[in-house]
Amino acid sequence: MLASRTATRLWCWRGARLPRARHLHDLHKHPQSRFLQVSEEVRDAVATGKPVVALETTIYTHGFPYPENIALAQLLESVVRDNGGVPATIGILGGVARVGLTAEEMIELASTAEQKSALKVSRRDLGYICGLGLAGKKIHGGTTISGTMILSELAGIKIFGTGGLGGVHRGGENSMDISADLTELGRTPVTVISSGCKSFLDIPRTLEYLETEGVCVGTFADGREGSVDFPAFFTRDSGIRSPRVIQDEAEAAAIVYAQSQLPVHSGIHFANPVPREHSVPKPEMDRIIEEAVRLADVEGYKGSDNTPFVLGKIKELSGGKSVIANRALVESNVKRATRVAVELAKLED
Ligand code: PSU
Ligand code: MN
Repeated sequence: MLASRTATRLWCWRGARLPRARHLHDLHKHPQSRFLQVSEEVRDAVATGKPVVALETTIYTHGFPYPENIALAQLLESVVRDNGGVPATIGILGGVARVGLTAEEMIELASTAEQKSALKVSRRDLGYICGLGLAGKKIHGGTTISGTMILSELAGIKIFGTGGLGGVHRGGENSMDISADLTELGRTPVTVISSGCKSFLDIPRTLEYLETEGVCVGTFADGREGSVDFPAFFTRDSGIRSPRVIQDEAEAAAIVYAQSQLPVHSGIHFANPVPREHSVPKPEMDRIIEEAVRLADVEGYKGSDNTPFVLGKIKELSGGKSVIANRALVESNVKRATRVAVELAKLED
């Protein structure tokens, strides 16, 4: 069943016949070769029901410094493989949306971090960058959670592991700066595993927004009883209770499976708190984040430039400590994501 659905989808990409009605995007109506390419390994893995894990690239183009971003990209792919999955790093290379970048392509994309020459690509930017690619402008782009979810769904990938989710920004009730990640989770059936969102965002409003969007939000408790905090990226505690709690990967996969069988077409967010040994003490992080947010305000970094600026300042103000914690938590999230994908593949078998 799964294989035949995927085969139909692949056939559609080649433009052989009209695809079934979909509410999201038109990329699939065009020949796969023009501005969408899914690697053979990923296509084969999806078609044969192997556990595939999507990985985003804004984290390399706008999140991590060069050349650590290249080491991180390689590490994350090997974490997926070591845990029995197939990695699918997703990004835009020369105006072509790519699902399953090769090692060389990933280096090319990650190398743009130095010059900041790649575009940060969320839902609104996909048509723009791919269209300009068709028109002869070969721009590179790092896909955000939102952009990566759209391309994951298109390729038939259900599980996606990353660092941190975008959210409602502080003061968002006035600026209306609400990450497109949240609305994407409301409309695209992909499960995102991250360490929650950084506390430069307004976490209570972020959770409210996700509820309105119909997004199931659960935090891994690993045997802890009772309520659990929704994590704040560098710290396990945020002071804000997670709407739902899940104990392990088998429970997470069962939820993904059940939701896929129900007429609920939204995404899921599973939060995986930073490993204890790498969590940064909350008061220390709070101070750094306050200062980073203040500077972004003073220097006028708004819109899609806000998150990268604040992330950069946090890095600077924490003396690189944030980068170490960041790497550890992404690695742990990707491992979780792979285990969820492995459990899900068993359920779908
Ligand atoms: N939060 C992080 N690290 C990141 C991002 C968010 O801690 O790298 C990236 C992700 O790609 C996320 C995007 O999807 O930033 C959200 O950006 P914005 O706030 O502009 O929606
Ligand atoms: Mn924003």
